[in-house]
Amino acid sequence: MKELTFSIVKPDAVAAGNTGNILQMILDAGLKIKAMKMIHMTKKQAEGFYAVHKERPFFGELVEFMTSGPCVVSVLEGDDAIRQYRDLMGPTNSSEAPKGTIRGEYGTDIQNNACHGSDGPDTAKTEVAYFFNRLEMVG
Ligand code: RTP
Ligand code: MG
Repeated sequence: MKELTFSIVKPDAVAAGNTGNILQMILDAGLKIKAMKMIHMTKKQAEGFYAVHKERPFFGELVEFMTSGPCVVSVLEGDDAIRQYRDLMGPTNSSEAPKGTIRGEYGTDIQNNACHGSDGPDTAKTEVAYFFNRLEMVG
């Protein structure tokens, strides 16, 4: 079943010059890029995006990280895209992520983990709409 998911190449990966390699991994996995842009998130945007984590002890640091530099947000399409992209990213903690996953190749630790992907159909919908409008999507 064709599905959309929302992706972020996080500020650590952009700063390290890994954007191109990560996008290539996404394309090689057979996912299609339906929309894409580089943004530098404001504190408000990052707090809103990660609002689900606002009670977590790492929330402040996470917002600081996500606003530390530009990131590349995109909308991906594919069969089972949400699960497929989560598999490609690997586990949250980069030090547990196998080689061949984005986090295994380009992540550093549990926070600086190179990428984000939606974790379910409802969050995918909300997250796509948080950063993109219809005119920014191809096809
Ligand atoms: P994401 O939402 O970014 O795709 O990552 P995820 O589902 O694998 O992980 P999640 O539990 O949703 O956490 C969101 C992001 O918060 C940072 N984090 N820091 N210091 C910590 O213990 C900690 N735990 C999570 C990571 O950047 C994680 O991706
Ligand atoms: Mg998450």
